[in-house]
Amino acid sequence: MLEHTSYAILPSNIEETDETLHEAGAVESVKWDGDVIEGTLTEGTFLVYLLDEKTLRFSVHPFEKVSRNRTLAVENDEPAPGTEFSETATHICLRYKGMKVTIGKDPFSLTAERHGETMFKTSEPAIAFDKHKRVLCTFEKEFDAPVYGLGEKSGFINKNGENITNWNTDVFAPHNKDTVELYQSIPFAIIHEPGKTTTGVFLDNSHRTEFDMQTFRNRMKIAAEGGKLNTYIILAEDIKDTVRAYTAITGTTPLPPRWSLGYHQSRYSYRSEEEVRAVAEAFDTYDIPLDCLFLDIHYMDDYKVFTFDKDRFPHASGLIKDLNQQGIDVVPIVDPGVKKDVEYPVYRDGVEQGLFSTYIDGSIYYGEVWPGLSAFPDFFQSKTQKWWGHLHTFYTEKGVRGIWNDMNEPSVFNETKTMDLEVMHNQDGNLISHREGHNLYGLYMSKATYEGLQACLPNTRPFSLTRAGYAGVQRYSAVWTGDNRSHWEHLEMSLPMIMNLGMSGVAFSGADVGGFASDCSSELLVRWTQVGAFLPYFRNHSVQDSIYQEPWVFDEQTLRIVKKYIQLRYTFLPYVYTLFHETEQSGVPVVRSLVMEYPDDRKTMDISDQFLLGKDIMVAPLLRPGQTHRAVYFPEGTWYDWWSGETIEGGHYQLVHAALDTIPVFVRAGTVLPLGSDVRNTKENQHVRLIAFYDNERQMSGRLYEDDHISYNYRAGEYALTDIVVSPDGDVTISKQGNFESNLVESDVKIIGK
Ligand code: MIG
Repeated sequence: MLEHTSYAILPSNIEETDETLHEAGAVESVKWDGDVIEGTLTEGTFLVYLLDEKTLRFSVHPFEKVSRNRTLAVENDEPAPGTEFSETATHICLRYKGMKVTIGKDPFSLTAERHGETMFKTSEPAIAFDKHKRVLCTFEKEFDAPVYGLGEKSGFINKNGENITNWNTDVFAPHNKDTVELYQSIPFAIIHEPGKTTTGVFLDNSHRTEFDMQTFRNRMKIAAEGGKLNTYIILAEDIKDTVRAYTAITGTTPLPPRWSLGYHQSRYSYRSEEEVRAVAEAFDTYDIPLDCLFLDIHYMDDYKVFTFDKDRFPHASGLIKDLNQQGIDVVPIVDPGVKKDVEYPVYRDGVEQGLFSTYIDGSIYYGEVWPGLSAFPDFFQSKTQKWWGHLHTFYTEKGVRGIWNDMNEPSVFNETKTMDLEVMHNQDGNLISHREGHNLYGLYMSKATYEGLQACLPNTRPFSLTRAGYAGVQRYSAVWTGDNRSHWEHLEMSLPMIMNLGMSGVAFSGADVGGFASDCSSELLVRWTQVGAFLPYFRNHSVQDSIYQEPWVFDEQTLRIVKKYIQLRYTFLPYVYTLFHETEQSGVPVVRSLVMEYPDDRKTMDISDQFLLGKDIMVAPLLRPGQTHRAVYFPEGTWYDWWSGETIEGGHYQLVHAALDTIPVFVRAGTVLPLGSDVRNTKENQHVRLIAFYDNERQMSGRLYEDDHISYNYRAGEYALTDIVVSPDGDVTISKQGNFESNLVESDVKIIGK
């Protein structure tokens, strides 16, 4: 391939761009209806309103009358009642509580301030567009202000200095810093000036979008390749507060069923019933906890979704029921491509009822995927969503409670890797091209899957796992980061990726433990499992033809250590589950960057290789072969070494030793951790005990959330939320909300460090 040689940088390869930018010009007319300003510009139309005292919406359409339409990402964006409007010859002003937005009329400009502090200010050009329908906005940004969020991106945590584009892409290889476009598109950035201001910018536009923190010195540019510039600007207290406000718009991660937070084992593919049973048996033999096994594409007959292969899986129901009885859930993969086969009922129904994606003339789009030529459900139609959802009874009646959606970028085996951009999607009457809808395809599929499972499984929280998505995907699915490789660099890269997903509203995410492609080594499996045990989603998965990487395939020592960390995951599960409760309430993610908890500490700004689980546990993994030492940054305060109980005073770096069986883990002094007893999986009853980490300055405190692990009864009060306070003398005060009976053994509080 010539483009991978020096040919790629021939002098004559530089393309001439014909990019003439046209500016939106001046405000020509303004209408205030009590909630929303609508107006016209020299070129185009705009609307502006405030959602509350922190968030404003600002939309400009250079070519059409702008409307309040937004994508599926947005759940709540009603205007704040009681916003004050004023107008002079040169300016328009909106005020609500501490928030003030000023629009300059000639040329158009927008400035937003909170409590008198300017936090967003358009630069020049404020709004511009080109003849290819690209629309952009530039605004002021301090040159060295770090940028976070932006979803699932390669590279380190701070995206300042980069040019990020969003176009959902199936990338088998490579995943490196040059691979900007991966499976998810979340056009949301957090611009943070330590000790000063934090601003969130959400560009809700599903075309290919761009966030340019590279080209200009004191400006940032956001752009979309079509449609309107529809932005939500958040003026926040800090990073956590920005994520709270962003998830108030796009929704939080619903509390998952507890089994989805246990250990999951997968492989592309366990190819037969016998193999699946053998894997389950090995977990039993070695006494390793296991909550879920995955069925990858080989379970299907000819890769037809909603079928089982009769030779390989002749007794699928029996298999799943047997595993369920051992407390093991089974999650099958479901891809969007439906095989073009006139004797296949799913295909026939889809054609007969008009449920597939078509060209504007009504002819079905076909693309090549696993089953050969396939049609692609038009998940944008509610009737397709219902139909697809209902098809899941095929699995749920066999005992399945979770579904894995892959290839939903959608991936197609052709030059462009996806559908023809001229294919149309029908949002219940509103037709959009695939060029516009591409980044939304996975999100709509996740919705169809999640709501379908809810309908099939009465009063049961479903689990759905997706590869592709857009802003708001957290409402429906957990996200895994796709086809990583068994490379140390990919272990390292997964940390900032997951932290940035968290800062982009996606709290439930994980990378394939051990790495998907290429061959895992015993040491890499150990180090990766140690990390996975502390991340929101914990699944070991690997590609066909690679060496197997189940816990027992290497040697005795590897098995012992991997097992220890899978068990440790279950020890921490009461704490992890409590964090998932918190994220459902507030949107604040389960795994947090250090900068999220210590936003004023500049030393945390670029830390990509350490993370916090909640606010109380800090993990500093070993990320290189042969390493048994590393530098760890300790933020202010006192930290306890989880293993030795020794204390470390924060505010500086320290060298930490970690032999192969140890991952450095630290607990903040003053924490009361709820920990679970050893179990084989989440279906066993787990006792909870408390460990307090002594703080000589403060009371120790902690929280425990419990419920029945699976149903929605918690939403009707069947939960137990217990706040625990331990005084320096060891007096324990417990206060409980909710009607659920707690598993906490109250008398059993151990104090470390006193
Ligand atoms: O590689 O279904 O990312 O997890 O095992 C082609 C087979 C398709 C890609 C997924 C991977 C899965 C695999 N799929």
